[in-house]
Amino acid sequence: MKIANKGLLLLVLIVSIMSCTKTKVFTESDIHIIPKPVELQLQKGVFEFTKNTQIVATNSFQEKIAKQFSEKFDTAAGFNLQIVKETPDKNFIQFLTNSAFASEAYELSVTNTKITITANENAGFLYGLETVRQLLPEAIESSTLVTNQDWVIPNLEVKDQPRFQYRGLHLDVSRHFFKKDYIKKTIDRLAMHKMNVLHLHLVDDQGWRIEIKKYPKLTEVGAWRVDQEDKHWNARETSDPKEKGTYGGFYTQEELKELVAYAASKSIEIIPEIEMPAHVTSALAAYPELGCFNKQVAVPSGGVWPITDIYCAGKESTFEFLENVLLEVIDIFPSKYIHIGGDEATKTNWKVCPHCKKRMKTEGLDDVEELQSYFVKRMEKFINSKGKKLIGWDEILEGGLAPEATVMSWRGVKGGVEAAKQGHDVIMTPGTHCYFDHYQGPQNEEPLAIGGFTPVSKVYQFDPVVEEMTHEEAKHVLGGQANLWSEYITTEQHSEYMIFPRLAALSETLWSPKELRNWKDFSLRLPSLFKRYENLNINYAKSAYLVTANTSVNLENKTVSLTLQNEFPNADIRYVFGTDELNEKATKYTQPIELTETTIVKASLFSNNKPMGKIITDTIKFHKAVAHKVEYKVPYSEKYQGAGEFNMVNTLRGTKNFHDGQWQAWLGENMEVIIDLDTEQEIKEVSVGALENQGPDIYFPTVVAVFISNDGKTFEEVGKIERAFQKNAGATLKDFTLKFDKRSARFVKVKATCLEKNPRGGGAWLFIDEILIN
Ligand code: TNX
Repeated sequence: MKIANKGLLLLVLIVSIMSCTKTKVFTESDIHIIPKPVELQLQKGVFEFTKNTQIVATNSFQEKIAKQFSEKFDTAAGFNLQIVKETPDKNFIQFLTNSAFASEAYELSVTNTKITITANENAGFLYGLETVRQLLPEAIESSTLVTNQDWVIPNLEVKDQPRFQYRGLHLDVSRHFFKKDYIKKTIDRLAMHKMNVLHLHLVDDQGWRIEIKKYPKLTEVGAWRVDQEDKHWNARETSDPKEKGTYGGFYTQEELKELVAYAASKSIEIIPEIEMPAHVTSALAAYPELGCFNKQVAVPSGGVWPITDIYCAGKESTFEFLENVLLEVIDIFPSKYIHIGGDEATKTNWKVCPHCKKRMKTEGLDDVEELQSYFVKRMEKFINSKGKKLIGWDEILEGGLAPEATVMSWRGVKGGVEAAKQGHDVIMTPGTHCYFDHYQGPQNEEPLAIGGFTPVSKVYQFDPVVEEMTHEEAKHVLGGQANLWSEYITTEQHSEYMIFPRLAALSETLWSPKELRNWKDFSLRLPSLFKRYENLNINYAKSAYLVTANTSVNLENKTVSLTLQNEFPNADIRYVFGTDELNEKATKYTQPIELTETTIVKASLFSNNKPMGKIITDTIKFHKAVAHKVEYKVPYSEKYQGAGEFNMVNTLRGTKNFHDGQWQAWLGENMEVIIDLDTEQEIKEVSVGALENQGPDIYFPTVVAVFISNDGKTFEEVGKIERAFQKNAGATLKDFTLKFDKRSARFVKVKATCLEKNPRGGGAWLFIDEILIN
């Protein structure tokens, strides 16, 4: 062998060693696809994307998705993938059509030389490519050039298809308007999570958002309200109908058609919702004659409850109007379904309206429930005659379901179960698991939300098929959907915060086989998705990272034992006391911490020796009553038991979330408790922690009185605080603190008087979290 040849051989050897070391060996733990595919078999070797990789696209849909995929490389990798019609020898992605495949199903095969996505229709090709996208390094989502990155994915075989055919997200664009471009972004993100429905809530009291050419005032008047955005949603005043609205917006028909086409290019169907007969004050503000009494109203700037201004069900002209509106809606949206709302109508007007009464008589309807049923059935006939199907919220069950209607079950799952029993199709969106307007973390740490508590782990437990359904009934469950009502959501960033990462959890519950669902496994895949969200500039919530503290008291040695926890299993939680810095030297939490005095605890979830998410600081405040016996003269409600018999003396304070497990409550009754300090003690201050949240009927006490005794029988009043009822829109925390000259006592009795007359009618709740004695 000549020297030159030897040199060449050496060079080849060096190059191949170099490329070998570059070749990553993938293991199962490197695969983070969400939603989890039905079957995935990892194989040896990798496919590397280079500037020579080509995508073979044979129709316009494939071309579109290939182009978007290629653009990611253009931005992040600095080269784009050429889109071609002819299949090259190697280094390419191809789409193969197999008509035997189920709708939306795909197979993905990755080898050293090529990637093949097999499906029978567009959706399957898209989902195959989305899976490839998630196999790539997170840096592929970067909006700037990333160097020193190998663009390789493991060789593998994937067989995948969705468990449910309907996988939706609802956006309320009425309570707050969101621009077309944000809707497009949301469509991209839905496709990334293999979701296929966007339900647009285009009509509600506070804004009509769709241009209707025949009725221009719907958007001229109905899309705009008087700006009271500086006030809490439920504290906004009724506007004067003569005052011109300036806050709002709407989509033109052209814009909506553009959105429909954009969604279709991502295999997403947009279902329009045109509310009726209630949640339509915006329409009545434009055309008062659509109501029973032609009353001129303004578009409300905030909350309306109960909703009594609704369409008249007696006048023929109402139906004529709605049919004309729907004709234009149908012309814009090719979707199989039209959603007609149907929720939350208070039908007091219908009871007294001469037109409605006449209608009930001529149609032989017994009550206003049947009148609503008549209304919906009539609309259904019209919708069906145009080749479409009707969906309504579960209220459409009341008074009898329209023959072909699909029910969207939101007040829990029972409406869905009932509809399935009657042989109707069902989409499950129970508030408990699918309301993304709810809080997702400890309420004091979160932006203001409507209420509720639906953390990502709870969404992950969602299952649209419920136990009480038979196999036949379960077949009627088309799938599920998350609803994002926007009373409290005014910006795109906030909207993103509420959607992500809960959408990821939802996507897996709707796509992946039930047997594969595993919270721990999901939580290990989530950080990779979070990096993708970061690269995509999605303002996702990190609430799941928050550490929460819990205590239990020890009566004998008067200590408090503190537990730290997080939603994730085997979380790496670390903590420090006092003013110490929370860094890699912090103590790893392994077991409950015993505390004997007031202590400041800082804690966080850690990843790679660094705190991730927010650091929580909790002051565990000791006082004379901590870990002492509490006698309840009036038992607390079974519904709100807080932390049980030591709730008032466990050092833990409740948050604005009245479901957080720290609140004890009484409905229409006073709180009266006696705390036994064991021995006579000097005391000079008693503090009672209370919550007010008038939306759900929770009111501050009107009187807090403190009594002392040494025998536990005869008590002497040492003072009281009086506070008259005041209107208050949000959730507020308040300590009622009574200070007095130093006294000596063993027993302390505290009485908190519940508001006698709930201004909203019904009972008033009293919520107390702690009684501090010093
Ligand atoms: C109930 S869910 C509503 C909406 C509100 C939502 C707030 C449904 C069909 N109606 O109008 O925005 O609660 O969570």
